[in-house]
Amino acid sequence: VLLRGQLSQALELKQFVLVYQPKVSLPDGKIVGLEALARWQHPIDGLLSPAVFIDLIEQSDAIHSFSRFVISEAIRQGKEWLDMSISLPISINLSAYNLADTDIVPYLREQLALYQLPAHLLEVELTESASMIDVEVTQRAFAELRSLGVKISIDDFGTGMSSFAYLRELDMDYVKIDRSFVASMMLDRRNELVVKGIISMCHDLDRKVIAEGIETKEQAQKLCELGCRFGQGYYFGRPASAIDITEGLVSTP
Ligand code: G
Ligand code: G
Ligand code: NA
Ligand code: MN
Repeated sequence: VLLRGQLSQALELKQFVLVYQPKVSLPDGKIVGLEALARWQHPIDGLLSPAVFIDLIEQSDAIHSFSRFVISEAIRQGKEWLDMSISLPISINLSAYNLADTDIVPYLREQLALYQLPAHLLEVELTESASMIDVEVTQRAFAELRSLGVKISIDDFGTGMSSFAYLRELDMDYVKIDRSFVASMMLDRRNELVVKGIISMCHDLDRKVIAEGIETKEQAQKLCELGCRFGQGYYFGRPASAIDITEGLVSTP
């Protein structure tokens, strides 16, 4: 059982790290961005996914230093890549809970300035499965982020109760179709039609679409046929350390 004390201690001991997963352009598989995903480098249990600690961390004060770590480290790494002429947008995951913290956008702006990373190279992904999205608070945070030039994605689209409301009420650049749709798409024609409809509706609304959880070539081809231009998933690349990502980018220009 995880204890809150362990999480704040892990922060003090700097046991959190970011790994990065590529986002690609579907027609040609070229990398168009990198998503930063947090991991806890646990001294005994190894690399732990946020799935096992994010809820607990959000219930404690540690969330403030945790999200600041994610913001700062992703921006620092983005700048390191930019200095190596790897000019790819980095996305970070922030929950609705994070966005309700009125100090978070100023902190992000400060870190962009500190590291001299152009704001268009930073994206914020907000998961829509969180039931507690306060539309007004989120709208305000989105407006502030967009005025800085930071791009915005709605993550895990289709999993929450209010997907379509968010699509209308929130201003975003990208919609990430949840991987459950990608998985079911090949099994049943109706599922495919739902995905097709989501893609076309998002495009009508001027939102770009990224499909998540692409694990096979067939899924990638099908999504491409359905008009989806961006994708992400194990088929294109698993989350990897910054060092491994750099190596991959430098060896295959
Ligand atoms: O990377 P992985 O599949 O283990 O992620 C599990 C869940 O944790 C996903 O829903 C992902 O969006 C979320 N997640 C990953 N990194 C972060 C982060 O830095 N902050 C928050 N709030 N969630 C994250
Ligand atoms: O909720 P979010 O989309 O941020 O979750 C990202 C997590 O999804 C990553 O931590 C990663 O481990 C996982 N993921 C990424 N690609 C795939 C995939 O192709 N299949 C599955 N099952 N999970 C994936
Ligand atoms: Na995400
Ligand atoms: Mn997602």
